Amino acid sequence: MRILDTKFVRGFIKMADDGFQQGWHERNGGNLSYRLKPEEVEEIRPRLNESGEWTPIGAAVPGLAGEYFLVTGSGKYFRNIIVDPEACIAIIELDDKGENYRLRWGLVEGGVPTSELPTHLMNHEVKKRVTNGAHRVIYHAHTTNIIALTFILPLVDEVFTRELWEAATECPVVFPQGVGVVNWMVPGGREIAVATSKLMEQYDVAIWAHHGMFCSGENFDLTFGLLHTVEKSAEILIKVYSVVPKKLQTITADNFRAVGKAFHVELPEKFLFEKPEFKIGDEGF
Ligand code: 2HA
Ligand code: ZN
Repeated sequence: MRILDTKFVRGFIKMADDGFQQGWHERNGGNLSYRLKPEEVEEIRPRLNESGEWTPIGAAVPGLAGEYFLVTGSGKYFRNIIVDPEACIAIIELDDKGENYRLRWGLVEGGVPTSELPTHLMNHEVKKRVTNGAHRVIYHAHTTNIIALTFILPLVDEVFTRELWEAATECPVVFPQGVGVVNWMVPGGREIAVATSKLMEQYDVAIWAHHGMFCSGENFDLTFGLLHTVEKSAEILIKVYSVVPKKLQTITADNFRAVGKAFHVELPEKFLFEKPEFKIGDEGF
C-alpha cells in the first residue's frame, strides 16, 4: 500500500492539521511522533527507502531498539503537512541499541526529524514500558492558554492539576492522574528530555513552563483529545482570572471525590488538598 494511503499516516496528518487549525503551531512550532505497530511496518516495508546513514539520537532509548516512528521534521511547518506531507514528515528506524536512527521515508526536500526527538523518544520509551505497549503517540504543541498560565500560577504539579480540574467538571475524568510541570529549561536537548520523561512515569501530560505542552496517548484521537481538553481548561482559567483575581465559587475537593466515585476513576488525594485562600498575584502562591 502507498505509505500516504495508510490509516496511520492519514490519522497523523489529520491530527497535525487539527492542531494547526487550533492555533497551536505558529511557524515551525510543535512536533508529533507515532510508534508504528509491527503490522504497519510490514504493510509499508516494500515502499521504504534503502537504509541511509545512522545518526545519533542524542539520548539512549534501548527500550525502543528496532522500532519505527513517524515524526514531524525539524523546522517544518504544521500548516504545510496537509498539502505536502512527504516534505514535512518522516519515517525513521532505530538501531538495535536505541542510540541511532536512520531515515526510511519522507523529508523528500531534505531535513532531519524534529528538534525534540530526544524528548519524544524518551517519552515513548517510558510510556511503552508503563502502559505495556499501549501508548503510541507523543504530541507537543504551543498551546496559548497553558503557556499563559505558566506565568501566573506556581510551577507545581498539584497546583496546576487542581486548577485545571476546577475549570471543567470532565477534567478529572479525562486526566485523573493529573499533570506534571517542568520548570523553564532549554528545549531540544537531553536534559529537558530526562525531566519530561520522568514526569511521564506518572502523568500523560507534561507542561513546559513558558513553552507549551507534551501529551501521550494510545492513538491520535485520545492524544489530541487530551491536549485539547487541558488547553480548553486553561482557556477557561485565563478568562476567569482576567475578570477577577479570585473565584467566587468552584468545584470542591469533596465534589471531586464524588465525581471519582461516579465515574470510577481514582483521583490521587495529593490533588485534593484543602486550598489556601489565594488571589492571582498573591506573593508566595
Ligand atoms: O519548533 O516546538 O520545541 C519546534 C518546537 C521546539
Ligand atoms: Zn516547542
